Amino acid sequence: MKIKKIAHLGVAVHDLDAALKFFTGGLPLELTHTEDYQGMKIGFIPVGESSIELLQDVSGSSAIKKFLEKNGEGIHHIAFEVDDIYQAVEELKARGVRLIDETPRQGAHGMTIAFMHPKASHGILMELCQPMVSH
Ligand code: CMX
Repeated sequence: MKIKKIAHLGVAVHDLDAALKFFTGGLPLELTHTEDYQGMKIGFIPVGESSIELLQDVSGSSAIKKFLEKNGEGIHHIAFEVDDIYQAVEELKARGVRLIDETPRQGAHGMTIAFMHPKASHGILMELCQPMVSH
């Protein structure tokens, strides 16, 4: 398994439009697009070779909703791009790393993804991702 880069930081926000006023109005960054995904509205903001994903709950029951209620706004997860996500997941399993997704699945933004459990990674929710692959 090779971790190539930090693909994105996921940031939980109460209101995407309000957050964009800071991220693209205050900071000199640009929104490429938004996407509806699993009860969330996600805004994608490139930063060099990585990006920031602003995550707003819209369903009232997404993972972001629970996180916001408990912690308020802030960094929700870190995503690492790997060269082979299926191999990476198998390697992590073999090393006894606790995974949320034991099998990679389709994520937002054309990515195949798998999450590790934050309790296994020092309180940080971590995601592996790879531009869409079929297996
Ligand atoms: N970062 C760090 N710790 C987190 C966390 C986060 N983002 N989310 C939850 N936790 C911690 C909680 O604080 C809690 O810790 P304690 O037991 O010490 O209180 C523990 O994990 C369990 O959390 P919970 O609030 O009871 O919530 P759930 O068990 O229902 O779910 C999690 C937690 C991480 C398993 C679930 O949110 C999940 O499956 N996440 C992966 C998918 C996801 O987050 N998607 C949204 C991002 C968008 C995308 O897919 O790209």
